[in-house]
Amino acid sequence: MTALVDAAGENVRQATATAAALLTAAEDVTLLAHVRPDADALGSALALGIALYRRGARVQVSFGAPDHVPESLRPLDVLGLCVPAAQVDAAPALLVTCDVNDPARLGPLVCRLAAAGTTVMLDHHVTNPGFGDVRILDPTVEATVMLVHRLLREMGEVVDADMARCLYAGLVTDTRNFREAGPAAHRLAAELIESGADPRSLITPIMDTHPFPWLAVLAELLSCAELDPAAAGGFGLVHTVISAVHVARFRQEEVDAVVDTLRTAAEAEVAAVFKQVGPTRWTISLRSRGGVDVAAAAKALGGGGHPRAAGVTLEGTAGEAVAALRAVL
Ligand SMILES: [Mn+2]
Repeated sequence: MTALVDAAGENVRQATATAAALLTAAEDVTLLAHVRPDADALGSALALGIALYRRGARVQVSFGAPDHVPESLRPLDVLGLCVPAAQVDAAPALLVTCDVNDPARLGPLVCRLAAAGTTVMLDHHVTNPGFGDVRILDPTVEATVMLVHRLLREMGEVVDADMARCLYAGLVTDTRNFREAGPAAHRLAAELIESGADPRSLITPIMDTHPFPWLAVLAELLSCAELDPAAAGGFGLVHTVISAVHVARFRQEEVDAVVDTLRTAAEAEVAAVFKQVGPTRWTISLRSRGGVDVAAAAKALGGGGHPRAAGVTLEGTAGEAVAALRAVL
């Protein structure tokens, strides 16, 4: 087992060196985050994008959907590198995917993978099947920004305040405010603060700010939540459903945060939020306290993620989507 771990670590080291050489020589780089990008995906793409732009490269940063940068993440794009998906080059010379656990998570930009000259994949999801010419895949790190930081170091880049803010934003969100952060993540956080990232001003808009009308809707969603202690093999499941009306009315920042409150229910090992993203289309956020591997459950339904945080999109009625989840748990 130790040999396998060492081999995996060696593969990551070699891939990082290969990617660093490619990026150092690149004149034109396209960096893609996953659809509905979070701070880890977009922060990774932007930190690397800022470094490459300042080296003189032409840089595009994008994601398949939506067509705008989530409001809370806009301050990270200090150079205006983000472009709508429709403006991404048809055949990028060098394409880098950030925090994308499966090609399908590129959404409408998935075609750029085959069209690109060379592709580099940077990710930390255990369910990633492996794709791209150069694969920096390390499920032992808490956030993709940690892989970006290693890559920047390999490229000989000095992390400035703008890059530090992007990296810190991904680190703090993917570790849930460092609840799930190991020593390396804490050390990196200290380094990023020294480089100019200010935790309070970074975190407040991303994790601690919602419009007042949202609070009433959140109360309603929580009061409608259902607890089934027998589900998930007796580990318990708590779930709630967010209708298309609320998904359309509020930002991703509100909708995606519901699961963080729902997951605190002591009686359930698994929390699930069903978000209606189409008439019969549901994006499901899954969280586990650790006793149930929700990455495996998500993967069984065609999704992916981490053992304690995963997601999947299903077709059908809300009842059918809930039944499908129950069946795999
Ligand atoms: Mn991530």
